Amino acid sequence: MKWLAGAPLEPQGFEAMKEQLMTRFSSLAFALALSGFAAPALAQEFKAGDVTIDKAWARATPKGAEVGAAYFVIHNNGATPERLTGGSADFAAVEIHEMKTEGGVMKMGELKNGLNIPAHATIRLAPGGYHVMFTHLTKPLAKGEKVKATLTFDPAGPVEVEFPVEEVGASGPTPMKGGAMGGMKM
Ligand SMILES: [Cu+2]
Repeated sequence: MKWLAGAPLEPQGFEAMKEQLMTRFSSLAFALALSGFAAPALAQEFKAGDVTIDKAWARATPKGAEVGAAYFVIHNNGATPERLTGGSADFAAVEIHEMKTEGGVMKMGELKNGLNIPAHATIRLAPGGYHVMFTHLTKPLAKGEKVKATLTFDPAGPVEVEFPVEEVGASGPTPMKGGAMGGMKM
């Protein structure tokens, strides 16, 4: 019976505790929300020697597509030029491509000698410009998955990069009507 005397205090104590817990939960939720917002800024970085790669992504491909494209930003933090010479992946062949407008016509072609990155320079691969082209795809690239490919730099060497796959319409390459890549279904 003695403990019953203290009973009326219990709910208050509980309420206070609950309130404190709720406060903790909401600050936790707030912290989680903050970290969610911060995520893009903390996008993954990949390194080989003096070369850093960030903001990597690949474009989802429609069913039956034979090619896909990937984009990223290359930073050459060194005092000597670097060259992206090619790469490899287990789901496709990897080519370095350039897209440009010639006489009002969009043209795309392989950079057979690779892509030069001058000392201390940053080169952005983006839709409508330089890109990595996955050819001979053995599977479609599905939105939400991550695919891995190895990029090779000279002299920095190989680096494995993870590409989150974004939706087909995600500011992807411009459709190439009358372009040089008539055989490519983009
Ligand atoms: Cu291409």
